[in-house]
Formats: sequence, structure tokens, C-alpha cells
Amino acid sequence: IKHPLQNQWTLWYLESDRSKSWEELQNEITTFESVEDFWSLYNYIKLASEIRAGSDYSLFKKGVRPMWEDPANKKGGRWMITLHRNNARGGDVDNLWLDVILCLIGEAFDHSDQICGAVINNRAKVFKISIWTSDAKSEEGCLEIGNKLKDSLRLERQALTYQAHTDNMSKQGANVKSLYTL
Ligand code: M7G
Repeated sequence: IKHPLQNQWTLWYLESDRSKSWEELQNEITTFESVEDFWSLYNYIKLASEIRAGSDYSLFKKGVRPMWEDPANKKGGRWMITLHRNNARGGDVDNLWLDVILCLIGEAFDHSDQICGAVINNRAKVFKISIWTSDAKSEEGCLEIGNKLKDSLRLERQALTYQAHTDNMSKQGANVKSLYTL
């Protein structure tokens, strides 16, 4: 018998392609609902540090698309960790991403109901790991999740910042304000 997870989770993969719109780039790979099926999938796919720069993996609760526009994400935001390629080895990034996934599928948070999913962006100079939650206005939920991440991932010296998706939508690129910082 397999060990069921609390939720069903869907893995998405984005590979950049200038001829398509951003939404079209998101590919739904598969959905799993047991510990065993998670590990078969994880062992089969490339590590996040090994996918092409410009690509993303996203892991979201089944039925939630990994985009701001999804009803579950619309009022939410993300806790973000940025790792510079110069300072972080591929293995560190992969371990951190795996730990984030295990926190999600293991329902490690008191406010797990506010968790939508997580994303890792593999970029030319950085890796960005984001944990997406459903309610940017829930200070209690956001801070509990952020503090739990900080402890579980042992991020003592790593800045953790929370941005609302609405602020990302309206402000392209650099200066997106942070609602919470840890
Ligand atoms: P990114 O891939 O999150 O970060 O956003 P990057 O700048 O390090 O590559 C890049 C661009 O992708 C954004 O400026 C948007 O044009 C688009 N994009 C990203 N996200 C997460 C979304 C989304 O949820 N919805 C839509 N419509 N576009 C998005």
C-alpha cells in the first residue's frame, strides 16, 4: 500500500520560448497523491539546478494553476528566497528546493490551507525559490509560514521577503515592495 498525502499535487514545467505567451509556456507534467509516487517522479526528472536557465518547476495543489490569475492565487503572494549562482552550489539549491517540497507535501505549516504551491526559477545569474500563499492580507498566516520556512530550511543568514502578486503584476521587474520581511 502507498502512503497517501493530505493533498494531491501537480508538477508544472516552464521552458522559455519567445514565440509563445507566458501562459502557454506552462506545461502540466503530472499529479501525485502518495509519498511513493512523489519519489518516483522526483527521481525520474532532472534536478532544478540542471534544467535549462530560463526554465521553472512549479508544484501546486491540484486544480491551482501556477499563475497570479488563478482564483486561489489572485489575492495571495509569495515568500521568496534568492540564491546567486556565484554563492550557491547546484547541490545546495537542489537540497533547498527538495526541503521546500517536503514542507509542502508534508503539510508542515499550521496554515497549510493557505499554501498554494511553490516555484523554482532557474535563471542565468540566480535561482529564485518562492512559496505561494493564498492571502497576502493574512499577516498571521504569512508570518507563521515564513517563520516555519526560515526554521525548517535553516535560513539564518538568508533574507526572506514576501510580495503580494498584485504588486508584481503592476510593477514589472525590479522594485516590487515587500509586505513582510524575515
Ligand atoms: P518570472 O519568470 O517570475 O521572473 O517573471 P524572471 O523575471 O526572473 O524571469 C517573468 C515574466 O513572466 C513576468 O514579468 C511576466 O511577464 C511573466 N509572468 C510570471 N508570472 C509568475 C506570471 C503569472 O503568474 N501570470 C502571468 N500572466 N505572467 C507571469
